[in-house]
Amino acid sequence: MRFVKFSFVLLILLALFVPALAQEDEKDDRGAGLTIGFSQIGSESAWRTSFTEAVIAEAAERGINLLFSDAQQSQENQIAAIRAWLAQGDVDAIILAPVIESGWDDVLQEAADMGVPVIIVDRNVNADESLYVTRVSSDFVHEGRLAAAWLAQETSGNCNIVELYGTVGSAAAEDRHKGFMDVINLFGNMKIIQSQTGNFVRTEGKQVMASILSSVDPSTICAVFAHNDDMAIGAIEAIKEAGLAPAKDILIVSVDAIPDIFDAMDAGETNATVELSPFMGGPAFDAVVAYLNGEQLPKWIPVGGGLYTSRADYDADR
Ligand code: GZL
Repeated sequence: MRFVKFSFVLLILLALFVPALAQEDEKDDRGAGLTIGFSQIGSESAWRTSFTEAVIAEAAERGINLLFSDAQQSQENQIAAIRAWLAQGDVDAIILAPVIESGWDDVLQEAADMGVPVIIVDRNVNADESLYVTRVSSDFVHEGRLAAAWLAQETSGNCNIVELYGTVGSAAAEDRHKGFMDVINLFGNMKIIQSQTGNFVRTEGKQVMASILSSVDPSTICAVFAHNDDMAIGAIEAIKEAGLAPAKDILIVSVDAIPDIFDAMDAGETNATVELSPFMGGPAFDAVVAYLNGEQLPKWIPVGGGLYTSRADYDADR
């Protein structure tokens, strides 16, 4: 009889505590309670600011303790922030938005050696894939191809193009350029006649465009391909100050789909933009939780985006 009583009590205890113990192993499926370091490039563009705000809001909504670092465009600052979090020893994971592709092997190895998972977001790193869990990003090559395909159709494959380049060495700039060239190389009469970096910054985009307009005959320029909307908006200002009509005398296509580019579109001052979603925080946090729960993840989690020539079309897709 005593054995029966003991077994009954044991069964009750197991029913009460095993599920709780199991839950302890499973992380909250949205990451509540985790401490995650987010190394952000900076605030060089309106899209970047939207991306930062979206990640911070997503972390707050999930109950994630987000440690945020704005590197002000400096890889050195990004690496220092990651090393500080590793030294503190209290981060469950790190999310890195790398400013350029090279120079990450050592710090990623240090994180791996300490068992701290790293998720890459947005731009890419040239590092061994074993050093990070996954990358959440758009397809920059596709973005470049979309921009070029629209321009080829708009000009019947005849266009001298000014390219406003993003940050040299960044995946976003290098791959958008590659995708753009993939398409224009299909047309004998489409070529880039000037290409200079504006570092994804509005004021630099204006300065570069003004310099180009004063150094070549503006009537020879058919279009501007800007690697982001901020530089396109800078170019619009320069084109107007040169007495020309942006989107008419000189076509303009860019990337990001920020609110200001739709204001310019409404004013008839730009032609097309390729969407880049700022909402990569959710997929990144989901990847952290999945990894910590022992799940296998693909090395790339893509976010999509289309090309828009009007606010109405963009809004219709929301
Ligand atoms: C691309 C991203 C780029 C944006 C710019 O994913 O890295 O950086 O297109 C930003 O606005 O500066």
